[in-house]
Amino acid sequence: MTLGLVTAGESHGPALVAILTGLPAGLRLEREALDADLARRREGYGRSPRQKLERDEVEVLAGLRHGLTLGTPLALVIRNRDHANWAWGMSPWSPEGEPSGKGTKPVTLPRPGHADLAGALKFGHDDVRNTLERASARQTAVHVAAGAVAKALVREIGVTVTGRVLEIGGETSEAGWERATDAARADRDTLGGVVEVVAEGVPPGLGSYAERADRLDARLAAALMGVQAVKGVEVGDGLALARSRGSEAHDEIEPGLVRRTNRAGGLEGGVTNGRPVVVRAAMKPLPTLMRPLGSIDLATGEPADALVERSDVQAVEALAVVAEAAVAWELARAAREKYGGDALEDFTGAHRAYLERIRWPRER
Ligand code: EPS
Repeated sequence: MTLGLVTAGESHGPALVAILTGLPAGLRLEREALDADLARRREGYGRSPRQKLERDEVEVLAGLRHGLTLGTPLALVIRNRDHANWAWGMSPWSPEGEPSGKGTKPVTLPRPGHADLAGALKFGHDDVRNTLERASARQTAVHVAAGAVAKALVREIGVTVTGRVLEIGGETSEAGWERATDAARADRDTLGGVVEVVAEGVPPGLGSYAERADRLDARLAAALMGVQAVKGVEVGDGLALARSRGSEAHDEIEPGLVRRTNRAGGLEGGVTNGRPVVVRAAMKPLPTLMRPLGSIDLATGEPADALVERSDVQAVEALAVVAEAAVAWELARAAREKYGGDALEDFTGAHRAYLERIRWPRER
């Protein structure tokens, strides 16, 4: 038994869609909790005016009845309100009538740092919009909805997952983040940053060391690296461990199997060790600049400025929420693999039986 997630949707298309499989029956979902995470994702000092336009409320089309999962695929939809302005340009069918609204002219100016050029070449698109619409971080909305479902599931076994911002534009205080964002906005530039996700209450034994694909640290890294604009991932003390000695790089085991340090970020051999799981993700500055970088017009082959589209100055606060969702999803997936069960009580019961077997937490 595992969790599956398939998503679809373009940034300015009619909607974003997710289908979640492998959930047990009987899990209570709160609409307010899902919408609250979607609202958190839209907030942030560096966000674009697009966020004021969107409402990002989740609609459930299948798999839920009276707030309880049915143990069948859960289908989620988030409508793009902005689609109204793109009805002709992003029409799924051949558009009717005269071109109107946004997206009517082909984009031929790929932005360095975006998927634009590679995607247009790879898929043979003459209009870069056919790539950028799906590559866009707008997609993260539906992943946050899936993450909220995953958080509800792991909460049933006492696990909480929280993301927060560590740095924006090299600044580590909230005042510094705003200052740096204002300065970048004034320069029509963009910023990146670093976020951290901590999962508490994680039992020892999620993930496995048998194969690379089983290692939970590898899966968390892939999940975070799969988020738009993420260029680096760390587990625990991560890169800093490479500069320390072995005597200072590990977490000694004391009576009661207690660890006083957590340099490993809760993962040893790709398996959770009972300490909080701690991961960090580094986001590059967003590639849509109001003062564009140099590019080539794909229609003429001539040098030209890259596409300028409304964009965020930085979306690091949003990444904290998206990364939280990604980590929650991977932990929920690992927990489903370990505990299985068709009904929620099978799942929580298997968890309790396991903790009993390993006598966790140990008495000191
Ligand atoms: C994005 C471009 C912007 C961002 C968008 C991601 O969209 P727009 O061009 O419509 O203003 O705001 O993010 C979202 C819409 C979102 O909800 O996160 C991009 O190109 O990746």
